[in-house]
Amino acid sequence: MKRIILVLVVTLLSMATGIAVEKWHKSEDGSLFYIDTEAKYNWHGAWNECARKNMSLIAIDSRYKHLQIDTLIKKLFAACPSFWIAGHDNAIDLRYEWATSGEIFSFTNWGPGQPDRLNNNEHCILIWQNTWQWYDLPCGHKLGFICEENRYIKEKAKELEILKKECQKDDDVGKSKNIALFINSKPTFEYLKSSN
Ligand SMILES: [Ca+2]
Repeated sequence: MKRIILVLVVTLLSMATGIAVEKWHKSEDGSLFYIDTEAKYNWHGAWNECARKNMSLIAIDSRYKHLQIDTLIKKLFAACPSFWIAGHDNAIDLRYEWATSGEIFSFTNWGPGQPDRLNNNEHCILIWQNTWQWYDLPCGHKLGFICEENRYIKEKAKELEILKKECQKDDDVGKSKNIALFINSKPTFEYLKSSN
């Protein structure tokens, strides 16, 4: 009996693993995103979830970025779920900014009639289900979210990569110098040998 239960548990576990929804995705240019479709996070909770992964809620602050994520989610989902993104109005009338950088919106993809700050209570921005466009909603609504790689960590990683390559070059030059030193010092060894 115990054996049957064990087999059943293992089977159920493997089934659960099999149907797990993949949340890590790469856009066409190789950028990494974490996309959670479960409607159970408020805007601040979504931030926390991204931070846990050393990531940020996505800031769609250029047409390039819009096309990057729009292409990806349209490829992944037949109908768009609702996702929190990093935009908010900081409770200041019509001053929308990206919480990641504090930059005011220069590119927008508002849905019809948005943002409307309904009842003066809609301060956080999302990509709205089915329309693939931006809407404002109360920050406490429970939605999914999209995380992107932390832009500052990404920039630092690039700088580190360049530095590593430069160090590698220096190291190669250093090796050549050491070889040259070794070759130049050979007569000394020969001299020492002959003097013994
Ligand atoms: Ca609204």
